[in-house]
Amino acid sequence: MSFRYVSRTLRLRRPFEAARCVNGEVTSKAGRCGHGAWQTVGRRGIASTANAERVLFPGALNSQFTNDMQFIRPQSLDAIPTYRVMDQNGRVLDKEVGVETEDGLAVELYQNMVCLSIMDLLMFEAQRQGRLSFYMVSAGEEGIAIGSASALHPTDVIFCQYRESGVYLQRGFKLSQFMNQLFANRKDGGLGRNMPVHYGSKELNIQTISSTLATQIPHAAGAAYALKLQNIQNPEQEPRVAVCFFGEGAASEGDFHAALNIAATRQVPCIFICRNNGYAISTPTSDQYRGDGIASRGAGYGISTLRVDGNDIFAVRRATNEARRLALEDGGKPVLIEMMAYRVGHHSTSDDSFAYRQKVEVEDWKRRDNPITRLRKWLEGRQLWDDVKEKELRSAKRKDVLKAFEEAEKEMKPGLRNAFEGVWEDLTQEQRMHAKELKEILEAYPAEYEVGPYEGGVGDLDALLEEKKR
Ligand SMILES: Cc1ncc(C[n+]2csc(CCOP(=O)(O)OP(=O)(O)O)c2C)c(N)n1
Ligand SMILES: [Mg+2]
Repeated sequence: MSFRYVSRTLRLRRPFEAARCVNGEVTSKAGRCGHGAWQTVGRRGIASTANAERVLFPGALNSQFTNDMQFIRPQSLDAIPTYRVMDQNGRVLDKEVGVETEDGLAVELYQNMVCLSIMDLLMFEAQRQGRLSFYMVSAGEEGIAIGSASALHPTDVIFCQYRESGVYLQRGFKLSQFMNQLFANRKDGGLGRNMPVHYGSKELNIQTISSTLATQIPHAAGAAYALKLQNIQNPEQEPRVAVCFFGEGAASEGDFHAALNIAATRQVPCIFICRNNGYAISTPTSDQYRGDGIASRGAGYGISTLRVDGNDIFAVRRATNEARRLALEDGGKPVLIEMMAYRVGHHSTSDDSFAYRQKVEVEDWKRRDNPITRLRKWLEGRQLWDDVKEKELRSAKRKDVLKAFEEAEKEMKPGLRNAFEGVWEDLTQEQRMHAKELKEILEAYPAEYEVGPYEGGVGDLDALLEEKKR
């Protein structure tokens, strides 16, 4: 895989810049009209005069007539460039602009990336030991999650897919909260109702993860519509955006297309962040699409788009920061960022990726580039980091993770009533029947069903049935 990198300037591709704006007034200066030359915002197609060079078709305003029949052949176009701030050796490409990140913050970002990778490693092993049922690692994508989260406002509403634990960590989700969710214990915010890794946090404005691929994308577009209205209604408050993370595989779902289109037609402040890590479980991108990645689709929907090197945390931060500014411009508009990466780990603990890719391919990528080693090189270049600090950090984080892990593992499970509560105020007839049936089964087969670790044991079901008697 080879990338073309651009380093000098960050320019989100604004779809309208490609065309000249000619709606009554002809101008050669791209983008002067303030919105896309082909956009139909507030315009209607009108019949043209007999000798007009363009017809204002309602569906394609300002398209010029031509007698030169040229099919657009995407294969002959240059690939969209990949934005970078520093190279693989941690050297900043544009010294004048720099990295726009304070030294202290850069160290903090590095520490969080290392913490995430240590948590991933330990949890992956814990699953192999049978102590956890499931886990997903972020290896190779730590910079995308942590870098983008660090550039957002805490009140922005975030929708994740599942490989963005770094977003939670950067926003302040504690190791104990990760562990309580993974063990589905009584301190888990979701009360054990979800699979491991499906975190959520109302306090941190991160919606709960749902594994049903791509459903979060239209949810984010809808939330952004609500935020657009709220931003207008509450001008004294910091305006907010919705941010949506998804994989390139999820972008094959219909939901992706519906979401981007409604976000564009409604002009809502939504930042779509695609993590393109080369695989959707066993499906490589070559079987997923034939176009130029996911970024090329943004222009099709009339959305400002940028492709970014996801191994470069400074590029990720600057792109997210600029995307946020753009998303709030003129009352709101969507922005798409395609963050390029390589999925170093297996898809999940249920996957063995060496069944469909060569070990050497993974080893090559590990050696070639990585968001953690790249930032470390930059930090070392500035004398902000060394081997001693690295050793101390790794040992401290390992201890922190294991402490949280052991505490969460010991914690009681949520009461059985939680399987029935939380949706309806009262129990429905069916729920009542199911709760009674569950109780009977648990009492009939105590050797098969260990209810001891569940708060209140079977008695919790009795209490529920008694409390919700109608
Ligand atoms: C609607 C739906 N279809 C299929 C799946 C099974 N599935 C889970 S993850 C995944 C791959 C997604 O790949 P991508 O979006 O690229 O994210 P990545 O895992 O690479 O981070 C698939 C097919 C699902 N969870 N939901
Ligand atoms: Mg993927």
